Amino acid sequence: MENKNFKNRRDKVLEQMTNGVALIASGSMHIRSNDTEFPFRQESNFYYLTGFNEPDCLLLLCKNDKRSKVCLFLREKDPKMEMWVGKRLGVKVACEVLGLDEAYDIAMLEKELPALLKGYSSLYLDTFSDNNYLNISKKVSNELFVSRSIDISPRNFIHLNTLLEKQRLVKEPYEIEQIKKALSITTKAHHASMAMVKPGMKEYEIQAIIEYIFKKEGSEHDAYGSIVAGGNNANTLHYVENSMSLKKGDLMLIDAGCEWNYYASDITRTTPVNGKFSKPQQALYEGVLDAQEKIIKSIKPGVSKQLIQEKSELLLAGVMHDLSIIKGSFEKIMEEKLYKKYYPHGIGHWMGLDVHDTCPYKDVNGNEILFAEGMILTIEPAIYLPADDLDIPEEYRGIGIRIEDDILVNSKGFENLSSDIVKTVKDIEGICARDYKEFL
Ligand SMILES: [Mn+2]
Repeated sequence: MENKNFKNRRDKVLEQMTNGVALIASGSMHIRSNDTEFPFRQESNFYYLTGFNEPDCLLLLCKNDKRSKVCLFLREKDPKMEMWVGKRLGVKVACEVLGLDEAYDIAMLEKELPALLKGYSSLYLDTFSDNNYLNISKKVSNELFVSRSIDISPRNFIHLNTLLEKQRLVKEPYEIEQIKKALSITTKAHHASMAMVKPGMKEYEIQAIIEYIFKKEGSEHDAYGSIVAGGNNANTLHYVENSMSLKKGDLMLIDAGCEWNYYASDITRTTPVNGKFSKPQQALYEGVLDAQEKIIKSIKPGVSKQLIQEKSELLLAGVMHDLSIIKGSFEKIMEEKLYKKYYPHGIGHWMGLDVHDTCPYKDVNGNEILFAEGMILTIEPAIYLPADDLDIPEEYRGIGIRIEDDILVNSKGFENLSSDIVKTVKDIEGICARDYKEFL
């Protein structure tokens, strides 16, 4: 994306400010063990406003009644370090390359910052973060506050998300394109996993084919840790061990998606390990699928997440009632929320630069944010029936099913961005019977 697009985003943030400085820290390298580090992934807000992917930066958006300016602290060039760990942009060319007003060496942050914060009354920053550069910024602003020689110094600390969360909630056409591209790769990976799975394989073998396809197709990162859960493991919601054998007669739940240009995809499919659903598996699966399709069809501008949450609970409770998974009248199941035991989570979440995008579900007055054109959310109804729960009829014990798609709200209602990934019993069984190499 071009510099002017990032500038447009920064301008929208600056428009909301009166007299203040927004401080947005980049990501940092994190130690994995001893002297090895986790792979670097840029912090989403920082990326959203700069498109710059180096660690150890601090972006300042400054605004008062006279003017606004954008400053970046970043790592200075260092030939020795660059030989070991890669090129740095450096201070000298940063303004020109990134389209900014001022650039400084991050090593000089504590020295340069007082002059930049003087005269501003508000600081917008991630108040929960313990990022070192934000801590230095807070220290500097405190020193300015107690100094009597300055008329105006920062005294209002406001969470950065108040400036960004609504903007990130509504996706630009460019952002939707990135998510579609991520999904085209994720589609291949899910189809390959369906074709490849056989009894006796390990969960991590399936994980490997999925992540192989992500990488082979050019995705820089997985959007989150892949879940490959055979049988009862699907009932552990964030199962990421992926270390067990896949058994004949079990289902396999896969929750995996790649990133494309920092934009996420988030898809879950549930597939029979031996390629054919058993009768009870099919009955439960088609119940969840029918619920998912009904929920997706009800998405349009003006609808709230609360409304589709209630709809999902009603539909999934109906499935559990009809299959006698929960005994008793439907009214009792709803009234006492008995379905919660087997459907304990929300129907979905916002998705964008983060798989769980940091956008609000309610406004400052506590009212539901209504769906509007350009918002993207996941729809992921599920039923989890643990193997050791003796209240459940035996044939359903140890089955966990989740079906998740990524949905764009548009003027007509919705677009299912992941509709290419098969999910009917017939289509899944069809792909299971094929050679996984077709999907590589
Ligand atoms: Mn999800």
